[in-house]
Amino acid sequence: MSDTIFAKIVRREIPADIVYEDDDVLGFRDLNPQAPVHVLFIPKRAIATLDDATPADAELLGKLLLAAAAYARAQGLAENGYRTVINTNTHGGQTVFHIHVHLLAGRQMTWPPG
Ligand code: DGP
Repeated sequence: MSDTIFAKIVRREIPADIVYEDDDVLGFRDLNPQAPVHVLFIPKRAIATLDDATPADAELLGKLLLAAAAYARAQGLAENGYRTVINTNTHGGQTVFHIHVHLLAGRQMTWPPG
């Protein structure tokens, strides 16, 4: 798989506003926030897209979601609520091909998405 800007963030080769880290997952603020809180959660071991995930990735994907939820809870965002989004490939709007969960919070989300 080709390298991405997010792999460079994992390796600390480019800066990011990192707000969460554990052994498997990194969370950092989106460069182009779409809500008062917009954090990206990525696995340190890259998977390009959700479509590339296999059963061998199940535990890592679970950890990714749980990390986002733990962060939201710790930040007091869970009661009002938040949105988690994984964009996949072109129609999904994916632009960085290292799987990531967007955590959006701090305002009322609308549905359907654009
Ligand atoms: P997506 O469209 O789902 O692939 O989301 C990619 C997000 O990544 C987009 O919201 C902007 C953000 N992004 C792109 N490059 C960088 C970067 O270098 N640093 C940070 N913090 N965010 C980035």
